Amino acid sequence: AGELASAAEREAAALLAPPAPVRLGEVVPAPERVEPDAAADYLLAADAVIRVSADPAAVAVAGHLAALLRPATGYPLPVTDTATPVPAGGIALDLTGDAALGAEGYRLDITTDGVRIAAGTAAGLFHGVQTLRQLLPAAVERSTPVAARWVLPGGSILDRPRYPHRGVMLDVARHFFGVTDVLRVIDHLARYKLNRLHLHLTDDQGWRIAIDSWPRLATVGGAGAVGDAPGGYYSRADYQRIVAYAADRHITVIPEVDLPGHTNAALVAYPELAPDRVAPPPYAGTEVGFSYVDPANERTYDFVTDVLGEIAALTPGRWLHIGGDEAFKVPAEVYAGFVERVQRIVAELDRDVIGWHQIAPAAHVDRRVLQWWGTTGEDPVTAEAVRRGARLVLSPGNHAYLDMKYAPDTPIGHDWAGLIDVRRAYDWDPASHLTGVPAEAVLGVEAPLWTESVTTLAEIEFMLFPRLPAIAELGWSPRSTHGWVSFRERLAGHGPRWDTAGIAYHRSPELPWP
Ligand code: TNX
Repeated sequence: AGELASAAEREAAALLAPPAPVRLGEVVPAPERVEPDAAADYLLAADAVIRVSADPAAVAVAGHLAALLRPATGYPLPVTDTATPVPAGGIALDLTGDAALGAEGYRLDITTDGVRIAAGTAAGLFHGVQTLRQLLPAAVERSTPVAARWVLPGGSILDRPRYPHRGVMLDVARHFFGVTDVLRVIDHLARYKLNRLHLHLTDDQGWRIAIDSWPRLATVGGAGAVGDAPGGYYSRADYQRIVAYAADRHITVIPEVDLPGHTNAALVAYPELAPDRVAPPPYAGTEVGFSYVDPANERTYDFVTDVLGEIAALTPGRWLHIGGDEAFKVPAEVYAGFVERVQRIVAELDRDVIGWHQIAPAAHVDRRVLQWWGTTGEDPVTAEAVRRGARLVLSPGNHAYLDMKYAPDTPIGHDWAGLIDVRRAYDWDPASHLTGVPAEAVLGVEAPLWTESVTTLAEIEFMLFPRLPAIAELGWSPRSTHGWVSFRERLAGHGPRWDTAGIAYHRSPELPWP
């Protein structure tokens, strides 16, 4: 409550003071190249028009831009196609078809006469819009009109990501979060140019997605949560809404069905999958590693095929995450055989498999991805899987785990991987983190939020901010931009934006909050 009251006070103070002008380089994640031109600031006028290329995906990005700017400015900001003659001075989104900026890059030019975002793809335009948003005064985050000078700093930005995979994992199994909470988390990803939302949909405490061919998974397996908090699950329509909302923001949803361990909820619903065919009691604790579906039972593979098939049919993205962590009770040989069979099921669904790095010993399949969550820089088994062709997403537990406490007095979270303050989240290099793994094998980074102790949207935000932007910068920005001194300044500048947008966050003492 203390943190909330002071957020309101800070916002009131911000409204009285004239907004500090934003500098062109104050973007998070840091752009590849920034060339300010102090003589070229742009003032957004009340009659400005947004012009956009005729492509439907580009038009959708223009719609996002208008929706971001209209509430606080109160300006109409009509969206029109590039062919229509309009007065000079607006914002143009140009889909150039130019491959030079890659799948997600953009170029932003701000002059006194107008603003132009150019990109080869709609995703690039979308990321350019997020940059533009950060360059306006923080009051742009208000949901109602406010009188302000809507100035953008003059100059040019050329920008594209270092890695193609920049993600967040949300555990909706330990505590369940409804669709509106997930959509808001997606908004947070979009702000920081993240492009993957990994949903941890199943675990011992709850099964969170409706499966038509095995209906009790959700209705029975979804009933509980940690500490007997309310359960819940996504209907097919709910899940599709999440997927579509993410896609509209150029974010791919990666669904995870954790196998063969972390399956108590499934066993409660379908005891035939249990090694002893006996239903265990529902589990509301936070221990791990005790449950597993029977790898020796053919019914288990029917279950996996049906579940992954139904989820794949609702998921346009190419990845299915099969978990694979902490199956402590399954002998190594049996475990590897199980994983290899599930990998084949994923391949037959024409999808690429991702698993926690415990699946490393299993045989290679094309385009297999391991999500590494270790806490040291040494992992010979994972390095060997990389030599056999696997690629990696890095989620080092002692840097990227958003469920770790910031400090000893953080009211929620764990500390088994250590305390993770903002600097610790920021100061590591994905390219060289793991011994024996070449930089080319690294697809990117992902920050997992496990939710044993996280029960509300405000608590999710408190754990995400300000660490999520640190991980986002590691995934997006070229290493040449990396530097704590500059990062902490740029990041602290976002505090007023979060205050205005009503985002809960941790006021880390490491950052020079304005
Ligand atoms: C380990 S990280 C787990 C999760 C827990 C987490 C808590 C991983 C793949 N497995 O089951 O929620 O620790 O930090």
